[in-house]
Amino acid sequence: MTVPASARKRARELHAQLHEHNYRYYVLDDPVISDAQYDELLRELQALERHYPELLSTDSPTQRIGAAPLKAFGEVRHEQRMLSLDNAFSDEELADFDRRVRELLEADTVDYAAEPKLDGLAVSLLYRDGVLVRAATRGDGSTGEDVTQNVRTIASVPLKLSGNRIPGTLEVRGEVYLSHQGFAALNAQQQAAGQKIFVNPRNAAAGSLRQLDPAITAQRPLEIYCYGVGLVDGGKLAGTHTGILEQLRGWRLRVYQDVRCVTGLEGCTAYYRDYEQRREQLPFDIDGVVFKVDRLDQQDVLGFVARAPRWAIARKFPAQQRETVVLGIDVQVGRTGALTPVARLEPVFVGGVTVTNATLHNQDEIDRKDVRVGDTVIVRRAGDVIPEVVKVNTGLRKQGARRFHMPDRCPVCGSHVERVEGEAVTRCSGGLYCAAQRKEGIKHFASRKAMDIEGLGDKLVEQLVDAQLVRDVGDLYALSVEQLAGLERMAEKSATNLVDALEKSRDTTLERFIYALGIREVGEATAQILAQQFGNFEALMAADTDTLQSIHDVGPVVAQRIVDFFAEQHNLDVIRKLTAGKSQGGAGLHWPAVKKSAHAPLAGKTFVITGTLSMPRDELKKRLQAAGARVAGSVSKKTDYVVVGDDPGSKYDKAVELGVEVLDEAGCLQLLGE
Ligand code: 9MJ
Repeated sequence: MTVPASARKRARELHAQLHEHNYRYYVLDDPVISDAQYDELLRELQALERHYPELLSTDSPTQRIGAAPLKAFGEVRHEQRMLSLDNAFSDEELADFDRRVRELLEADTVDYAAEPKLDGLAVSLLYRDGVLVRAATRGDGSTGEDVTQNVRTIASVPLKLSGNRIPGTLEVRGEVYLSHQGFAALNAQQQAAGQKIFVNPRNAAAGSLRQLDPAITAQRPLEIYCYGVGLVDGGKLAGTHTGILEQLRGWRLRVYQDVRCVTGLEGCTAYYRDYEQRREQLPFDIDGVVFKVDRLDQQDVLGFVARAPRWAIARKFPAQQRETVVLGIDVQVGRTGALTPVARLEPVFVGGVTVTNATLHNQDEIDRKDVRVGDTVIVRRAGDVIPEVVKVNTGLRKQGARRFHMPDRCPVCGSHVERVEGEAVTRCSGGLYCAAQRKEGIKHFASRKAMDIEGLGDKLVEQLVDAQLVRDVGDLYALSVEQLAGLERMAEKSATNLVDALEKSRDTTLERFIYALGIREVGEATAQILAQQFGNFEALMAADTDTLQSIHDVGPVVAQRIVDFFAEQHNLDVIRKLTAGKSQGGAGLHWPAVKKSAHAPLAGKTFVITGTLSMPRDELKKRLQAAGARVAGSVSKKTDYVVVGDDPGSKYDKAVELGVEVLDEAGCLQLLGE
């Protein structure tokens, strides 16, 4: 059907009007028509498009919602890496940053663009000829997920830019987040629907953006602030960061209103202090402020280190602390029998989540801080770190509050506890008699890096042990769908899935199997070395301490633990149950023969990896191990190299402190000869 010129003209007018009103409402927060009037215009356009489908275009205001649910997100390789930011946690670290910048630029003072650091999710928006064609998450910086259909539902993201001199290709970067109000509304909606309650706005935003069904994302009140650009082609951008943000604003992208150009360290500090004060009054969560060298020519001089620019820094707020009351002190029993005291707390909201427990580590720590039941304490939580008790407000201590002492019997099985001279840990002596140790041992066996049994979560393990369906890991493979389906929160379908997952896990590797056994002191790295060195399980079982210690990296303690483990009859029984063929009533676990690495250029070298790399960390680890290297979890004097990616943690600082050689990813690949 040919579209009459009048219809075409009216559709164009409606496009323009609806885009304008949307912009006024969601970006400027300054609407000039009522919601009802907006709906009327939208319905008129919808009717026109229904009548003349030829009028439909992807940038039509009617096309925000409506894409079909996906099966999985596609991958997007970022044309330009999406950077992360280095952090400064103190005034001194910020001063160091400013000094480095000035030295490299040979400048007396530098102008910085100052912005709040939103705590949401970084996204990239790709506009071609002003039309939004793709949106992606940051992912690992090189590769993200294609979330175009979801991002289109965010009302403050323009489907089409307007204004002058828009580059032909413009990649905009920004942070998707939920305001406090949006978060509260979402949780109210979730509760009414009997759905999951989100712990904080960041998690809620991440969960909302990663919905496979865009119709669900559309119901989530997500917002965006844009803070930079990536790939730009066919157009000219301003020469300063603040100038570029001004251009973005001119093209109707949503940019935070209080990005300031400040001068020198003093200007930065003043901005930081200002936001430290105003933080609580802002309508959204921020975890610090960001300073970026404003002039792009200066940014170019500074360049990048690893995966963060040298021209920007996030000045983070300190970890949050709150006061609360210790209601009790529980003792938890771990896989190796270690007893850990845990403070049960009057719930307190700190660092974005409600905290009800905090670890007290061990008796020595409790003594040092003198934590007693009923005490008022300061609790700290930073990022994803386990909450901890910082100190006691002894001024508020109640009379008669008694010191805490570890029990002399295991709270779970009643066996005696032991504390080895010179060690901080108290242990239950019950071994596999202790249900807590058995449960933790089974959880470890099923975990991702061990046998990777999908669907066998902590709660289910506890049920299985309590119901006496499973005593040790050898019993797992005999579970039937009927037995599982009878358990709480299990149904036929989930029971079948678990039996399938168990079946799948029978086909494993020697190193996974060794690790899964949970021999004390035998972590992933040691398991990998043992698998490589012995090549088969029988040889490992038969090894004495001398043979074991002849292996680089296996010391006397580890060697003794391994020998002790295989000397226990009950361990041998479990191993037999796991490895015997199905016809002999066993689980039939099997693994391919291990190729001993002939070419091991990095044999004897110990690596530690920290931060985010362009490849999954496990991948680099495998490559290093294949070259004979050991990959450890923490930095010590014995570490040969620390490989540093994005957002490196304290391991990087430790490496610098100990003078351990630091490599970036490229340097590491070079060592591997790749
Ligand atoms: C946030 N999260 O608000 C950056 N960010 O710049 C701001 N993040 C950033 N800038 C370069 N304001 C990488 C990340």
